[in-house]
Amino acid sequence: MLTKIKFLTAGESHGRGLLGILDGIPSGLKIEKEFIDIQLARRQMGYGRGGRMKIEKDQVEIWSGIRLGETIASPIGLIVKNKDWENWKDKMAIEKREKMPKKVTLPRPGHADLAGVEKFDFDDIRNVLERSSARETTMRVAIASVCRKLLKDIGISVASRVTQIHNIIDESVVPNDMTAIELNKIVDKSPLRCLDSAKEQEMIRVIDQAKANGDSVGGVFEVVATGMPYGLGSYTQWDRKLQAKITSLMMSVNAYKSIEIGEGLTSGAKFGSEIHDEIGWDGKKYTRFSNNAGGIEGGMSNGMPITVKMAMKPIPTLIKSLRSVDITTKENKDAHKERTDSCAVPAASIIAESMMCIVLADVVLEKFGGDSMKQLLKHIEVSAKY
Ligand code: EPS
Repeated sequence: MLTKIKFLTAGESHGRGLLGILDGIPSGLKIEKEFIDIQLARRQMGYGRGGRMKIEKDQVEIWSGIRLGETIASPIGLIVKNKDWENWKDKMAIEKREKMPKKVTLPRPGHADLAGVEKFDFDDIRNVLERSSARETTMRVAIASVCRKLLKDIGISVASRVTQIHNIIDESVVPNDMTAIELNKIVDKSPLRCLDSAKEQEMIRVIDQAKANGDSVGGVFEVVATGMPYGLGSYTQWDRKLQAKITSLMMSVNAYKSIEIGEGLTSGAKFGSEIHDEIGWDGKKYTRFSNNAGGIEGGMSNGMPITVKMAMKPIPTLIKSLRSVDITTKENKDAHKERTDSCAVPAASIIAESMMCIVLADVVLEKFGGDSMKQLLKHIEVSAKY
């Protein structure tokens, strides 16, 4: 789905660390390690995280592609080391061990465990859970930070906020004139990244209750991109449609179970006359009386903020027992228990923002092009419409 940017991640949750390669970023983008580390820290925050986030303080090491504070158009190589690796050297050893570590044989319902061992002929679920862990999203956030900086430099910003934890819903609406930067500034200060602080207190109580019961909770969040020009994506071919790119990249993240663009699901129950965003003219540019389309019409950005809602399922690693079967003996037993988070929805919202940044940087480069930031900015100056 990406045409200009390529990226790959590698690394296990309790291995040495996470590796990433990002290719296709023009030269001359000013970026510093601190910019990436701020995003990594945002992913680690949020009420309801477990013990692992107390061990890690994710920091990026830039190995290539950036020189003297600027990209040089060559592939950008990034590393984030796992501090916890020190505690897992035996279980995660590269070399064969005299005394092999104990195998994990009790698949967790809802996790990749069972399908993963069946797919790869493993007899140890650890081979699956290490890579399928959401720890991998650390590197996605690091990679996306470079895309986020590119977008920032051309006036596009991406933010998010949590709107629901379990059955508690924050019904507040993001004001029309609030930019993504302003939204993040407010919600980044709050424990669950919410706008409504009274609802947030209720959400915190639900998380505490779930944790006390050895359970986990999911939720819903919203991602917003502002500063959008017209015409990113295209109606001319199926794989150029902006919503196809956004949904495929965003839905690639662990535990996301649904996605809506704009009014999404609710638009199915409305009349056309209620849902479509009427057009006006303010003397200089077109205006809209609403943004139910979420900033995308006909597979293209229409100048309005892009709005996306996503639901995250509750994390499947539970302290409360769920029924399972031992993959070696086929006995009925309780599923494997590991240290876990009781709620990771705030982190999920940052990861979703990050995937949005990657897509938007790609479609910006597709539409405006340029080998350097200087060329890209020139092309935007000449041809972008807002
Ligand atoms: C995560 C790291 C993991 C989990 C979580 C996400 O660390 P550990 O497995 O050592 O506790 O906290 O992943 C899961 C709960 C999961 O089921 O995959 C992270 O860095 O976000």
